[in-house]
Amino acid sequence: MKQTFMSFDHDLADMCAQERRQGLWQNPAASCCSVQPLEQTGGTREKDLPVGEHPLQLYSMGKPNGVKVTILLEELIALEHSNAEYDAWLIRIGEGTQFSSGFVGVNPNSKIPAMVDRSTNPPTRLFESGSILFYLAEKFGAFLPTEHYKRAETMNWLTWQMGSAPFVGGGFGHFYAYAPFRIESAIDRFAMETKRQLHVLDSHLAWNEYMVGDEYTIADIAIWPWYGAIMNDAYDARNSSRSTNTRT
Ligand SMILES: N[C@@H](CCC(=O)N[C@@H](CS)C(=O)NCC(=O)O)C(=O)O
Repeated sequence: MKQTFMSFDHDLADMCAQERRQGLWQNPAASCCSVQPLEQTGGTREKDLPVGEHPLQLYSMGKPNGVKVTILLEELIALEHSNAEYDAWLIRIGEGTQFSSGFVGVNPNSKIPAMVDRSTNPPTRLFESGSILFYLAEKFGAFLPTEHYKRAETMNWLTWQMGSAPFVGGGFGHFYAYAPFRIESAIDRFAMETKRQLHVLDSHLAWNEYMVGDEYTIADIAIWPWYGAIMNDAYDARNSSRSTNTRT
C-alpha cells in the first residue's frame, strides 16, 4: 500500500472547520488538530500499526508536517536510493487514530508524521518532522551539506521552521480559518506574525536561490509545505486584508 500525502489536505481542513462549528470541538478525541487531553497520551485504543514490505514505514497524512517527509522520501527515491522505498499508511487524525496504542508506541506525542526504520536492529522509531528529515538526510547522505557553514545554516533554517510553524498553523490557521468564533486580537497577532515570517523568507530568498545558497536541502523541504501552502491560499487567506469583523 502506498499513498503520497504530497499536498495540503483542504478536505481535512474543511472537515475540521465544520466539526468545530457544529460543536464537536468540545470533544477533542472526535476532532482533528485538537488539544490532546492528558488521559489520551497513553493510547486509548489497543491497535497495532500495519507493517509493509519496505525498510521504512511511514504513518502520516497530507498535512504540511506530513508532506515534508513524503517530499524527502520521494526525492531520495528519485536519486535512486532503493533503501528509501517506504510503505505509507494513512493515519486519520480526524478519527483519532493517532491515539491508538500502536501509534503512541512510535510517537508518544500522538501527532503525524511518525516513522519506523526497520532496516536497523532494533527498529528505530522516529517522530517530529524535523527529526525525521534530519535522520533520513544523514542516513542517505543527501540534502544535508557536509561543509561546516552550509550544514550549520541548514540546521538554522530547519529549526527556524520547526519553531515558527505553530504560529502559522496553530495560531493563524486556527484563529483565522477554523475557530468557532472570531477573536480579533488573536487573528491580528498571528496574521502579523505569519506576514513577518513570510517577509523573513522573502528577504532571504531575494539573495539566495534556496535557503542555503545554491544548495537544495532539508531546510527547503521543511519550509515549502507550510509557506508554499500559504502562498497557494491555504486557509483562504490570500486576501487577508479583509476585515476581521466582517468575515463570516
Ligand atoms: N512538531 C510536530 C507537529 C506535528 C503535528 O502538529 N501534527 C498534527 C497534524 S499537522 C497532528 O498530528 N495533529 C493531531 C492531533 O493534534 O491530535 C512535527 O513537526 O512533527
